[in-house]
Amino acid sequence: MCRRNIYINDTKNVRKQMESILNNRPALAAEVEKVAETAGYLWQKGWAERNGGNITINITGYVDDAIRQMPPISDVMPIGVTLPNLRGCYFFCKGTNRRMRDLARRPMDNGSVIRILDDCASYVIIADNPVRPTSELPSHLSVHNYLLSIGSPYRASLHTHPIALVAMSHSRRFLEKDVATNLLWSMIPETKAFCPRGLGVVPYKLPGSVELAEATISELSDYDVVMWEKHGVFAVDTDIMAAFDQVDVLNKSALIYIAAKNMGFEPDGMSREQMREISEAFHLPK
Ligand code: 2HA
Ligand code: ZN
Repeated sequence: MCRRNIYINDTKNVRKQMESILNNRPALAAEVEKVAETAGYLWQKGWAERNGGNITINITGYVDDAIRQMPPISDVMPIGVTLPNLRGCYFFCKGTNRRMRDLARRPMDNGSVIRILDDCASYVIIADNPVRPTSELPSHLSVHNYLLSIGSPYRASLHTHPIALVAMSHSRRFLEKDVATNLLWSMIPETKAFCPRGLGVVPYKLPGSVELAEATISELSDYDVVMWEKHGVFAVDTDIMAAFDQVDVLNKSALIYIAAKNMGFEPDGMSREQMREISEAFHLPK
């Protein structure tokens, strides 16, 4: 490439950076940076093959008047469902068919900011680029709508394919209520402390379907992380890093379980008494 082209590309990049919605908005930029950092971890862990997984965060709390005035850079697009609590809300969403490993390096080229319109059933993209949001948008937004309806402080949702947890979901035993939760909690004290509501289970359903979204929301009333049988997990928390951490501690426990099995024995697990002690010491809900 000749010097002149390098100069032109550099100028374009500089102009693009200059125009980003993240400029002079350090709090909003920090949330998007957390998304990028998390996307990198998902790739490094092998939980995000190809375009696997999705991230959406509710950024309405970081929106100022200038953002509210920003013109759309897309057509009006239907969500597919009506979500009454999302009127005037803003989300940063991973783009459809985009890779986590690309989102990690260039979040604003592989995700976009959307505004939910007053009909609560459609949206427009407002920044930085017209990257169409994830195919799982209806289910992610339905979850955010549910979180707002119960007054939850949670603003992030994560779907990913953690290998050890997905492997466990292939055994019928681990799909029974709280069997996987109790086993994973008993592998190492931290797992109960940092994933205190445990792991819900949704029997296999078509990815992207309304049924999957509804079953997930139903489990979220009792759990922050839900296993989708033979597919992945869905997690919610205050920010995307916290949602990732909950999945990470569960997967760590699953890896300890596998390590013990590979050494040729069924791990004893912490006793019920030891787990009760953890709940008391950390004031846990279960
Ligand atoms: O969007 O993982 O389940 C990528 C997925 C869908
Ligand atoms: Zn998936």
